[in-house]
Amino acid sequence: KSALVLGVVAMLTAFPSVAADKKTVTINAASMFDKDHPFTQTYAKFGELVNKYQDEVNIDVKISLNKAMGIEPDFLRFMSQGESVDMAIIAPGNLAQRVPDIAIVDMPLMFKDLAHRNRVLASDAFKGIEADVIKRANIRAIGYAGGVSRNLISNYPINNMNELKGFRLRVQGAPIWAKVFTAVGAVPSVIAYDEVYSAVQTGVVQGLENERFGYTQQRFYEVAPHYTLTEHSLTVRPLFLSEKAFGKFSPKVQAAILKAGAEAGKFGSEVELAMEGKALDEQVGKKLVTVHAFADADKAKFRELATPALLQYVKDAKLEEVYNKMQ
Ligand code: X1X
Repeated sequence: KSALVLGVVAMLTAFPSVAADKKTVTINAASMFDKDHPFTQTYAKFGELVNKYQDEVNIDVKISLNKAMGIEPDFLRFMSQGESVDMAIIAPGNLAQRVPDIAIVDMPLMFKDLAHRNRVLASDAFKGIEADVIKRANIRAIGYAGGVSRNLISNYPINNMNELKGFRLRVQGAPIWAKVFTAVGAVPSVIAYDEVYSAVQTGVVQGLENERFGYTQQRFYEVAPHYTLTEHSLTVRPLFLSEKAFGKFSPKVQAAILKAGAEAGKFGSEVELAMEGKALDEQVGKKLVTVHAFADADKAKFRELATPALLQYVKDAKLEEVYNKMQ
């Protein structure tokens, strides 16, 4: 009998995380992509780290994949209401209808390079905006993924500013995206992400702008086989947790959530930066995609035409202080 008792004690010691008195709390995370996408990997990393940094509760991060819960504006709605989705990465350009100021976070041409973007994220430049997001949307930024460039995707070759003229493209909902593309001579339309493929297929638009992972995972190359390296923006992708979910935890677990979120976001960026070329290279190798360079002179012209629209937006939105800090 005592050997049996000793055996049970030994098992509990060997697997302390399954102690019977520890509560399990589920965090439902939603992804528009498959399990290999860097955003999805960010959620999984968060799940791993948050249990490493605290031992009060078992946090079980359940991830729904491939738009099973909709697209980013749906995630926002669910999280704001505190139901169905607790965690999601949402692009600032898709959140701006609820929190207009957040569009500045990764508006086109904002960052000189990745080092500049990372310095801004390490500063307190977004503190006011983060507080506004909690107030208006009931969600909390606990980390930042992203860090890669967005480029043009089209159903005809675009090699320079001349060929960009008149390009009918889908843009995200924040008005600054339409303003910038209008300023450079293109013709933007706001279309939901899950409707873009058929909008290109049926000729409503001729393309869009997106990161390499979005391009390959959504199979946009089937309808728009040209990818032009305009590098007109570097992404910032906040990892959000609903305030309702955050509020359920003790201060100690909340501190672990913030630490795990910050690290998971950085991990997501590293994964995306390290892997973004691979998927595109495969399509190029199969002759499904043609990548086009965009000369420095064309990038300079893009900047020259877009800058007045960007500065006007900053002025109208009274975001000079944030903009100057970011600069
Ligand atoms: O353009 C979009 O709406 C999407 O593009 C990519 O897939 C991601 O950056 C995603 O967050 C969203 O911005």
